[in-house]
Amino acid sequence: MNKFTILIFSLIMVFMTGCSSTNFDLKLTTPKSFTPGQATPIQLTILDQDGKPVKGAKVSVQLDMQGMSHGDMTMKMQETGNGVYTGQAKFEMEGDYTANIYIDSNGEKWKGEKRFSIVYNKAQ
Ligand SMILES: [Cu+2]
Repeated sequence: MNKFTILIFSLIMVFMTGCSSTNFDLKLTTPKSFTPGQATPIQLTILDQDGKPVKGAKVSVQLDMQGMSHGDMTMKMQETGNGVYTGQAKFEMEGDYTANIYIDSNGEKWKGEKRFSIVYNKAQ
C-alpha cells in the first residue's frame, strides 16, 4: 500500500468510529395519527451508554418517505429536559416514514435512524 491508500484507510476508520451506533440509545415517540394542516409533536429520548439522559445536545430530525419527496421535512428539536427533545412535524400524507436523527453532543456528531408509520386522524 502506498501512503495515500493508508491515509484513506485511516480516514475511513476515523469516520466509522465517529459514527459508531453504540454511542446513544434513541427512543422515538410519535402519535399514531395526525390531522393534515396541523403540527404533530414528535418526541425523541436520548440516553448515553450508561443509560443517563443526554443533555444540551443539538438535535435535528429529517423525515423521509421512501421514493417520495415531500419537500424538506427537517425539524430542529427543542430540549425539554431529562434527555427528551421535541419537534413539530408537518405531515402531508399517511404511511411509513424514516426519521434521520442528527445529534451533536459536545462536538461529538452522530446519526441515528428510526422508522415509524402514521395514519390520518379519522376522528374528524
Ligand atoms: Cu408520501
